[in-house]
Amino acid sequence: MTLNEIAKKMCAKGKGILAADESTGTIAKRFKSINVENIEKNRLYFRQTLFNSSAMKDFIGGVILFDETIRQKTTSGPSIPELISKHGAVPGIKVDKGAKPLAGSSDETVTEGLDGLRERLKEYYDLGARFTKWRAVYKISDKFPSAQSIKSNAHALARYAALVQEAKMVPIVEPEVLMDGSHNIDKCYQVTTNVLNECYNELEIHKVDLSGTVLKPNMVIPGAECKDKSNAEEIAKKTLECLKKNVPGDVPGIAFLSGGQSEIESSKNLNEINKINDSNFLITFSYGRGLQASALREFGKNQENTENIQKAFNHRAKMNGLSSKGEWSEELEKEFAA
Ligand code: 5MM
Repeated sequence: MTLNEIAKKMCAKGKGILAADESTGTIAKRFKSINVENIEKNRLYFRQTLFNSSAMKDFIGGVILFDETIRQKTTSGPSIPELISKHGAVPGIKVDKGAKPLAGSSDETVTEGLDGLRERLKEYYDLGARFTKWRAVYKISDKFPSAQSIKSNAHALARYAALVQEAKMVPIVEPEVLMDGSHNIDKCYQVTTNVLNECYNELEIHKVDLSGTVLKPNMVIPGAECKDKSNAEEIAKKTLECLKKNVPGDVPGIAFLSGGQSEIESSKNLNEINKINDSNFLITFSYGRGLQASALREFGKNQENTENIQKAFNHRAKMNGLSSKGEWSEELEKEFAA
């Protein structure tokens, strides 16, 4: 398959991406919230339960894994990437080494992980990965994000993407403008515009073939502490406008992060965006919390209750599959939850 075909498969209509690439520290926080011990056995069990769900076949085009997970074997035998491929989804891998304090502006971060990346990519390809992910993080405040943060993160994302394509995999480019703060939706629009512009400027300099990439952006949304709440129509209109203006048309797929929105909000907003999507972009989800929160709660109640964990995951995957086609509604949400 060409990189363009892989990218389209990951974001195919009715499907999206499951972000299950929480690093050990992040999954520790998720497990702490449900009183589950953060040990390898539990991490494997929770994830293989999701990857064995019936929703995988119909609603999941790709799964982003963490380094530990891509090397694991399921308790029934096949490796995790084999299990994912068996359902027709593409296995992927997070390759960044995390957001670290940015020298010169230490309240912001730059994502690290370029050293030795070429060698790691070869190994991940051999383990079955066909796409990768790198996440840059931008904070909004009176003085942030700085030009230094926007430029350094874009440069790293572009060097990453070029190496990934050299290794014959699709890079997911994830510039995440955080929802933290009291800024309004217009501020998020402006910052997202600046961030996307600099990313595509650097991707062009580094000769990345955009037709073999997927963008994983934030939605254009007010800060979590903003008093002026926006409705889904406004979020959808501004998000789509921002993407159409700032993302080159060669990019085949855009898969949003949920970024701390609730499960319902992230389905509803994605649905509104697809209802008015008049672009050529395949627009879908690449959710971590937006897909896993309910399943995680079920896992916390009873780790052995595979049926309830999968039921919760199947429901969210189905709802987001509908949103990727603009066919979700609150009525269907209730009907299928019942
Ligand atoms: C699933 O969480 C991912 C990994 O986070 P860390 O590297 O911080 O452990 C994260 O990159 C995720 O893929 C995106 O942020 C989207 O997840 P959400 O929960 O925002 O949809």
